[in-house]
Amino acid sequence: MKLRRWIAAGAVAIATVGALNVAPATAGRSYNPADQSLRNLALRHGLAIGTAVDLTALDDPADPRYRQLAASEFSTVTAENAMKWESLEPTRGTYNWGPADELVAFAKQNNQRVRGHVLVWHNQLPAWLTSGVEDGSISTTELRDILRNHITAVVTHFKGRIWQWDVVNEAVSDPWDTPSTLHYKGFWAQHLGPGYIADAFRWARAADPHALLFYNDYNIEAFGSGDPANDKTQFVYDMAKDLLAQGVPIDGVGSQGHLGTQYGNFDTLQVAGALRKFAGLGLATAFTEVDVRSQLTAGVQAGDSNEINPRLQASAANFSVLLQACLAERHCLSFTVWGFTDKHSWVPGWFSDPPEGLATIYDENYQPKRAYQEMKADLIYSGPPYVLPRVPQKPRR
Ligand code: 9MR
Repeated sequence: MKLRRWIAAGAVAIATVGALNVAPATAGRSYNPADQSLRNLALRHGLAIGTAVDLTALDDPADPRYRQLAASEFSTVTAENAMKWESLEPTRGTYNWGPADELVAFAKQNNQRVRGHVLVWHNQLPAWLTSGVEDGSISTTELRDILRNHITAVVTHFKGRIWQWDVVNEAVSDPWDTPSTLHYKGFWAQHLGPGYIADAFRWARAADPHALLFYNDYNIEAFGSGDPANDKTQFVYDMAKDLLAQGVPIDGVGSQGHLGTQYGNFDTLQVAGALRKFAGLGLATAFTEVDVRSQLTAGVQAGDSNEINPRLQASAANFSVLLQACLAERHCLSFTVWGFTDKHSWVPGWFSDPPEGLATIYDENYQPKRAYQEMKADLIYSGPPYVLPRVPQKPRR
């Protein structure tokens, strides 16, 4: 009975996608009721489940579980660092494609799609570029050419092998920046003005007509006051609307989803509401870098379950809020975690005062945490009428 119901739901999903005559997000594999991996459970909804991949961990023969889980649990992968400018072009004019190519090959081997991360960002730029601009040896005109050449070279290299590109990442300031009124921030806005955003999308489209082109940012999970001067989600919404009005080929908005259990965060309806509004512009959405960290208090570090359990539970609840909201919105195409194990997570290295961690869905010994189980439950206990198969996004010309 149970089996038949699953098969029926799968058939409806396949028929719906077939009617649209576009390949589903998880093309190439059919739903297998015996497979309880996240990627397979999500297939019923046409949703891709992804992870950021640390290439060093992937290649570590002493750590085989990392590779196994990266392959078996996820249907899309993102290079955590290997496609960033400093990794791809550490020396001017000399590209190092090796690690990024390796990830693309891994994805192909495991029937996974790739999210390309990232074409334009103010962090992890090569020193030759930032110092050249600083000392005046790279002029503004040359900088614009350098950016165009970089986007063209990278998108062309991976042409046809990237599902979604994060074209521009984190271009908008935060309320704690100076000035506190939200504005375009960082290296590129400073040197080229905000027009670089439209340019970047156009250059990326010219190099690959089929990739979905995303704007990606954090703290845009839900709308706040509605005033773009202090509501970052509203600012990004207005920006996307404006880009579309100019005919810029933007296809989606990626919400990173870096949350912490010490914050208020959001409920599912607020997050689903935000995804709905972006869909109203004709855009796809995705959660692109989800993790939910906690403060590692002295009690947590001493193994006190009174302190650990509520954090694990709150972390799981936040993963679930984002996943349920994504499931509820048919234009939310993928849900990517920013690393899947506490053994390899950017959080402890980044937040040290106070120390933070416990941000991912598996513990340091690759045991699934409550967050993993909640994600699994969300994927199992959802379906029509509220959760329907994804609507594939057509790349904008
Ligand atoms: O996880 C990445 C970490 O290994 C790098 O040291 C860091 C450098 O800035 O970038 C991390 O990834 C970031 C991502 O590229 C963009 N959104 C925020 C992520 C976490 O900082």
